[in-house]
Amino acid sequence: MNNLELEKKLDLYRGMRTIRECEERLVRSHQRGLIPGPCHTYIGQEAVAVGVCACLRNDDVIFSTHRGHGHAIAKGLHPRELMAEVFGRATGCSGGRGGSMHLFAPEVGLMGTSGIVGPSILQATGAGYSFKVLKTDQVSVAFFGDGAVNNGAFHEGLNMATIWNLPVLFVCENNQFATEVPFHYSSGNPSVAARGAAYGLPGVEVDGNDVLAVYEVAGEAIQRARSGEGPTLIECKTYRTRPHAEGMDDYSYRTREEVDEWKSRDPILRLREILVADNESMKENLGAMDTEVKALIDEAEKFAEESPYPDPLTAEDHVFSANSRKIDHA
Ligand SMILES: Cc1ncc(C[n+]2csc(CCOP(=O)(O)OP(=O)(O)O)c2C)c(N)n1
Ligand SMILES: [Mg+2]
Repeated sequence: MNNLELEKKLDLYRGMRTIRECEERLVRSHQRGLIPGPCHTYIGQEAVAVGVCACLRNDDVIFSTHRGHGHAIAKGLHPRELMAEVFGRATGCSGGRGGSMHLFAPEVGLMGTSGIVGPSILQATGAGYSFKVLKTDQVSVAFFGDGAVNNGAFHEGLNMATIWNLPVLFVCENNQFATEVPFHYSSGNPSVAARGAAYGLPGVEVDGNDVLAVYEVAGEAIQRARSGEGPTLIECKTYRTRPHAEGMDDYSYRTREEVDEWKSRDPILRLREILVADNESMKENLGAMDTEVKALIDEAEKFAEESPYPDPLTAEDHVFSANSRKIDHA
């Protein structure tokens, strides 16, 4: 993958830097009380979203999780619309009504982040089924954590996608914990990729902190799905270096040393090292790109903070019921 063209590698670097900068800003925004509700950051896992989404077309779709900011940005959501939504503002991608775990932007194929663990697997299977019925060559992707793979949705979704040969990619981000529960404790078979065999689909394990490796494996699987060769399960081994959610304790179930060790395998630093090893003068280009990304997020944060909250009189907009009656607020 080292022979991937430079322009592509720089795109992957920019993608990961954008997510990281945005997440670091959201950490501070949470501390400043600007984020109503939980905030699960994606810091440390950027290579997965960026590596997979770089292989997708705009009309391909993704279904995401509670830890979905990175997926949203990688699929094409502007950080402005993301930050405004997470701040609960009317200019957010869901009109400020959803927040971090309800980011929707179907125009770029972002079919939703979710507060529920597991359904992305079934939703992506359903989307894959609709693509097959409609005879399009679109592909759907389910992102989910290790916490979802002992859930019935995993069994049902993978089985159905296989028997119907659907154009779906199942991307497990095995960051080794579901909240504070280590994956090896909750799993009879600690290899997610190996479970593919049980359902009759290819299961591939990849270093989820190596964006070039993720890009390669995802690219092959997406190509197979697009050409009618069916689904693939990819297990990306990775790690979150922030607590499960902002404001939660972090060192009751894992050690500082373990977290520091994983920080040294940071996916952004790893790609930077590869780029600089190829060409020392790349340091300057990357520095300029970091500055550009910072300016983008500065602007997005300002936009979000200055945006209004939704008008309370619109609270019932987009709410449907066969018996719905407008409440008289007068
Ligand atoms: C069906 C369901 N069960 C339990 C929860 C509570 N819950 C929220 S996040 C989480 C852990 C998820 O772990 P994982 O899927 O590994 O994702 P990660 O947080 O590691 O990214 C749990 C159990 C939930 N939201 N939905
Ligand atoms: Mg996990």
